Amino acid sequence: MKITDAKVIVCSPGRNFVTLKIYTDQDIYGLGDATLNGREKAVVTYLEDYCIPALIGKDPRNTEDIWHYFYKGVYWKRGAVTMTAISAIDMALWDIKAKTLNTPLYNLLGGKSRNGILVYAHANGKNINEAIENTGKEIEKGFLAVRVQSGIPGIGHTYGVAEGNKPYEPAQKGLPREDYWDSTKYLNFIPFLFEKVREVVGNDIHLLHDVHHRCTPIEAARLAKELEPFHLFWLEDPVSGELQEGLRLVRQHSVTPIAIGEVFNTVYDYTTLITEQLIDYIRMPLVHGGGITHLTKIAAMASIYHIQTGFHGATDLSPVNMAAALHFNTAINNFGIQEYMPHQDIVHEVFSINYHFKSGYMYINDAPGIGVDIDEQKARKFPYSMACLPVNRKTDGTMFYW
Ligand code: KDG
Ligand code: MG
Repeated sequence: MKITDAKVIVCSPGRNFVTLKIYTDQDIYGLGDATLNGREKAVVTYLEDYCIPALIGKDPRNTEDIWHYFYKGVYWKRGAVTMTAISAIDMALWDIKAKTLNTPLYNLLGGKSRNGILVYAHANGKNINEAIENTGKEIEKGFLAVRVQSGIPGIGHTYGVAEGNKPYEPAQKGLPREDYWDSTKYLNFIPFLFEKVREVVGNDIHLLHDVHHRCTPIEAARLAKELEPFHLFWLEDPVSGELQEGLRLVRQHSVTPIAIGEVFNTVYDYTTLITEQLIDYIRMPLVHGGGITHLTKIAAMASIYHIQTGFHGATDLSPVNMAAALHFNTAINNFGIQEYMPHQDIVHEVFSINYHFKSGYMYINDAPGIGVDIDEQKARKFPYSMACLPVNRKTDGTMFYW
C-alpha cells in the first residue's frame, strides 16, 4: 500500500479548521485534524511545503516509522506548529489503517474498555447568578460534569465567558483583542463562586474550573487550597505550563486535583509533572500532541503514576479530532474525562460525524476508521477568515499570561 497524494483543506464554517487528507493507491483515504487556533496557516505551510512531498510513496500502515521520520528525523523538534502537523499526519494514517482493516479505530488501540465516555460541558455567565443558571441548564441537558467560569466583578471581560448572547468561542475575528486582568479580584471571587454553585447543584455533579494559566505558583496554591471544600473534579492550568516545577508548590498545599497541558505538545512537557505526580489529568489533545502514536505512549506512562486523561475538546478542535479522541478514550484503561464543547450546527454541514451525547456520556459508532468525513464542496463555501485568541494585560497595562 502506498500514499499517492495528500492535501490540506482549510475551511471556516463558523470558525477555522484545517484538515489533512491523505490518499492511497487503494481507494482509501484518511483524515487528520491540523487546526492550531489562531496560527492555522503556519501548520498549512509546514504540511504543504515540508511534509506532504516526503509522504508520497510511503506505506501508510507504517505509523511508527513515519511518526519518527517527522519527529526524530527532523533537526527542529517539538513546538505547536511542528507537532500539530505530525498529529494530523498520524491521525490520518491511523484512519487509513483502521479503514483498511474495516474496523473502528478503537479496535486497534485496545478495543473497548468502556461503553460511554464521560464528558464535561461548559457553563459560563457574566456574573455569579448567570453562571449558576447556566450550570443548571447543562445539568438539565444530562451532563454529569460541568466546567464553570464567570465574569469577575471589577474586571471588564473575562476569557471563557460568552460575549453578548453569542455562545462562548475561544477566537475572535481579526487581530487579538486586548483583555485586562486582576489576580486579586479573581482570587477573592472564585472560592465564593464555587461555594454558591455547590450549594445549588449538590455534591453529585462534578465541577471543574479553568484558570487559563493566570496564577503564580503561590497564588495557584492558595486557590487550590481554598477550593478544597467544594471538591472540584479538577482545577485546570492553574499556572503557566512552561514552569513544570511551579506545580510542586500547588501540590504541597492542596489536594484539589490538577489538570494541565492543553498547550503542551510532547511528552517532554510532562516528564516532571508525571514522574513527580504533580498532576492528576493530562490535557494534551491528539491534534497538538503528536497524534495517536505519541499520546498512546504518554497515556501509558501516566497510567503507571495513576494519572488519567482529560483531553482538551474546545470548539477549535475539529470533529476529526473529537472522534479520534473518543476512539482513544474508549480503548485506554486510564481514561478520566473528555471535554465536550459542541460545535455549531454549521460545522456539521461540512463534517459528518459518528458520535452523539446521551445522559452525561458520548458514544462513538462502529464505522471503520475514525469515522468522520469532510464534504469538500461545502467546505469551499466557507473560506478561511483570520481569527485570534485574545491577549491579556494587567490593569496597569503590563503584558500578562493570557
Ligand atoms: O484554543 C484555545 C482554547 O481552546 C482554550 O483556551 C479553551 O482553555 C480552553 C479549554 O479548556 O477548553
Ligand atoms: Mg483550558
